[in-house]
Amino acid sequence: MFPNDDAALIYIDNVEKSHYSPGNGAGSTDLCGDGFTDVEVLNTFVMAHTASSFTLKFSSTLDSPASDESWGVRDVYIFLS
Ligand SMILES: [Ca+2]
Ligand SMILES: [Ca+2]
Repeated sequence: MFPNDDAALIYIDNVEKSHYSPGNGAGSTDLCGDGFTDVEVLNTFVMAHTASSFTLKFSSTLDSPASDESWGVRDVYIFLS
């Protein structure tokens, strides 16, 4: 089950940019199956960056097997100007 702070984490250049933990029952649609509602989260980060590379890391504080708790990532876009 998804108690509070089973968080999805996003780091850019090793700096935490997002720490999202919706808790049990978040969302209104069972997008990924298993009978529990799921939540979609849109993250947008706009930042100045002058180095020639950067790191983008997805992590979590989940503490159960993926058959019980999981996060997914999709549609990652990086725009440069
Ligand atoms: Ca579900
Ligand atoms: Ca957990």
